[in-house]
Amino acid sequence: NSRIAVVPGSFDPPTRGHLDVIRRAARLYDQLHVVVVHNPGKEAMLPIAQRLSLLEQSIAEEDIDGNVVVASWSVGLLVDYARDVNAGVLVKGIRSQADVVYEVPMAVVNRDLADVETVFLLPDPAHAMVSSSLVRQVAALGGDVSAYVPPAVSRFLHTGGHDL
Ligand code: COD
Repeated sequence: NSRIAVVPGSFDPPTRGHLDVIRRAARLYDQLHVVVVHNPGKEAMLPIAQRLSLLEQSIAEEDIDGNVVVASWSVGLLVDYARDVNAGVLVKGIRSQADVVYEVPMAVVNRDLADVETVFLLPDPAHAMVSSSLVRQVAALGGDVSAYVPPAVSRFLHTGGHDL
C-alpha cells in the first residue's frame, strides 16, 4: 500500500519556496506528483509547458530524493487527478495566515468531494516570503531574482525567457 501524494500549484514560475516544499514532501511519501494546475483566476506569465520544463530541470538539479513525477492538469477538479493516480493526500505549503485562510476551505471541500486529505508543511523561514507573484514583478522590472528561484529558472528569466 504505497503512499502517494500530489503537490499542486501554479508554479508561475517555480520558486525556491516551492522546491523546499517538494523536497520535504519527497521524504514523506513513496511517490510525489508535482502538478501544474491551470488557475483561471490568475493571468499567467509562462505557458504550462514552460513551467513543466522548468520544474523538471529544477527538481533534477536539486537532487531531491525519491520518486517525483511532474505533470499538468487543466480540466476538472484537482481531486480527479489525485484519484486517477491513487493519491490520498495533497501537500501544500503554508507561509502565512493568508495561506491558511485561502487553503482551509479548499482542503475541506476536497475532503468532502473525494476523501482526499490535505497535509500542510511549514517552509524554511529563509524562503517563507518568496512567492511567484513577487518573482514575476521583480523579473518584469529587470531585477535580479536569482536569490528566490532555482538556478534553472534564474537562467531562463535572465536570458529574456519571460518575453516569450
Ligand atoms: N514557501 C512554502 N510554500 C510555498 C511558497 C513558499 N515560499 N510559495 C508557494 N508555496 C506553496 C503554496 O502555499 C501552495 O501550497 C503551493 O506552494 C503552490 O503555490 P502557487 O502560488 O504556485 O500556486 P497557487 O496558490 O496559485 O495554486 C493554487 C492551486 C491551483 C493549487 C489551488 O487553487 C488548487 O488546489 N486548486 C484546485 C482546483 C480545484 O479542484 N478546485 C475545486 C475544489 S476547491
